[in-house]
This record gives sequence, C-alpha cells and structure tokens, in this order.
Amino acid sequence: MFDFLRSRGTAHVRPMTNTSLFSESVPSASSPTFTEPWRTISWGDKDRDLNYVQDYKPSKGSVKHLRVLLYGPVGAGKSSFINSVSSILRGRMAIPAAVSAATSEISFTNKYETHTIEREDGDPDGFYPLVLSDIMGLEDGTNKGVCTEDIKLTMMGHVMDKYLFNSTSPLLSGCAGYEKDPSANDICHILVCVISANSAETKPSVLQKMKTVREAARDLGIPQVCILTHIDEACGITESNLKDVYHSKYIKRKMEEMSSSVGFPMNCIFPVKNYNEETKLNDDIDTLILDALRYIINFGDDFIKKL
Ligand SMILES: Nc1nc2c(ncn2[C@@H]2O[C@H](COP(=O)(O)OP(=O)(O)OP(=O)(O)O)[C@@H](O)[C@H]2O)c(=O)[nH]1
Ligand SMILES: [Mg+2]
Repeated sequence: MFDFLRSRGTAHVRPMTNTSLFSESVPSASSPTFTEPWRTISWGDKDRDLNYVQDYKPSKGSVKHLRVLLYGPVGAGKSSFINSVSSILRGRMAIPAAVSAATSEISFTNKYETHTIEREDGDPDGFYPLVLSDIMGLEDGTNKGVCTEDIKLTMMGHVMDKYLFNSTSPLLSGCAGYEKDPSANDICHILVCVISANSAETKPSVLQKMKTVREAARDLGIPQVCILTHIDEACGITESNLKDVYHSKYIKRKMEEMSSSVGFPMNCIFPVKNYNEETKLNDDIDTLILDALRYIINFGDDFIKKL
C-alpha cells in the first residue's frame, strides 16, 4: 500500500499520496494517513492569527521587543524561516536574511544577525516588537560550524549584532563583538530549534551540540520550541496539500523521531513549510507559520514577564 519514492534532491524516502486511499472513510492500518487530523488547526482563518501576531506587544514595558533566537543544523531553514515570517507580516515577499540555493555541509550564514520587521501599516512605531536572530548552523564534527559556547553567549545577550562566528574559538570576554553589559532587549526570550524533516538522520555530534544548547537554555530558564521545516519535500501528502499535514503519518513519525532524539515534547514541535520557490504569499503556508509563531510569542512573553 505504501509507495516509497526518493524525495526531490535528497536521498530520503517519503510516502506518496494515494488519493483514492486518502478518500476512504476508514483507512486501513497501513494507510499513510489518519482519517481525522491528530492536531487541529484553523485553516482559512489566517487574518485572526495574523492580527494576533501583528498586535503583539511585550507584556513588560521595559522590554522593547521579543527576541527569538534560531539555531539548528546547517541548511535546516533558519534564515528561510526569518524570511517567511518577515514576508507574512509585511504582506509581501521579503528576503532580509541571505539564503543559499544550494545545500551544503558548511553554513551559509556565518554571522550573528538580528532582523527587525518593518510595519507596513503606517504605525508610528515603525517596526514590530518582534526580532528574529539568525546564527551560523551546527555542523558535524569539532571546530566546525557555530560553537555551542557562542550560542550560549548569544542567548545571554553577550554577542553583538554582525559578529562573525569563528568555528575554532568561541567569543571571549573583552574581545571585539563581546557585549559586556547586555540589557533585557539583548537576551534571547525564546529559543527555536530548526530541523529539516527531509534530512538524513542527524549526526551524533550535531545531536550532542543540540543537547548542550538545550541544557544551557534550560539552565537559563529560556523556553524552547522546535520547528520542523521542509515538510513539503519530505512527504508527498503534504507536498500535494499542506492542509493534510496533521493527516500524514509520516510527518507525525518525523515529529516523534525529533521528540525522542532531540528531546522536545510533541506539543513544542511545529511542522512548517518555508517560502522557498514561491513569489506570492500562500494562505496555507502562512497558516502553519502563524500557528507556530503564536506559540513562540506566548512562550517568549511568559519569559519576558518573569524578567
Ligand atoms: N522546499 C523547502 N525548501 C526549504 C524550506 N526551508 C528552507 N528551504 C531551502 O533550504 C535551503 C537552506 O535554507 P536556509 O534558510 O539557508 O537554511 P539555514 O538553516 O539558514 O542554513 P545555514 O545558514 O547554512 O545554516 C535553501 O535553499 C532554502 O530555500 C522548506 O520548508 N521547504
Ligand atoms: Mg542561514
């Protein structure tokens, strides 16, 4: 009943959509889909979610913006997620973060960059009180990719914007790029781990780095969620219709794998598809990203309240 095919571009398997199967009212145990979605999401209500995000203000007046820090394996879609959120909030395509078209084992993003999002509604504040911080990706092996120590320093607000990461040596106190006295606006309010649903099994050294980062965030009390990207490439069912994401057994299994390998509870994992080839906004892509963003904002704001 399964028709496993190699997915586009990468050597991983995914279940193909079988529309006749899918329309059966009671799928058999080996069907690739659930009859009912296992998580509910309101499709077609994008404006409500968009307004929620657009109207957000940090609950503590002394904090100017909620800072979201993204980290994860190289090529997972961290920079693309920033571009996707920017595009959705601005109502048009925006590409503030540089993204490479080719996948590589070496991170395309090499510096710490904080992205603000301009308001298009003429609000005198000019920018949304939400900033997204991008960093270099985690690479396999020692002295490769971003150092976990630098991610910890970034969480604590010690890394200045535009700092160029050095894979062989973490930033030291007193060096150029080190912020001695970070404010509540510089620290990370929510840590978002970005992982691709379409990549090979995460390498043990990368998993170990992710564990180190998660433990550091735990010790600092920073809330954490996980974004599962590339769900369009990973699964034929979601590729043909994103609305079926919570019908797809494959995507659920991928989320469960992430949950057990990286340690995120299932209710902190959000599958999304980033904008990559589209030139126009799409309501289904927006709905999944806005759903994740609502949780990111709520959890991040809970942390702000405690500052
Ligand atoms: N189909 C698809 N492509 C995606 C998705 N997210 C990102 N991409 C593509 O994947 C590639 C890598 O995306 P990036 O956003 O650069 O990933 P990154 O995590 O920032 O990578 P580094 O900066 O190298 O660590 C790019 O070619 C994107 O266009 C997605 O959800 N679906
Ligand atoms: Mg990047």
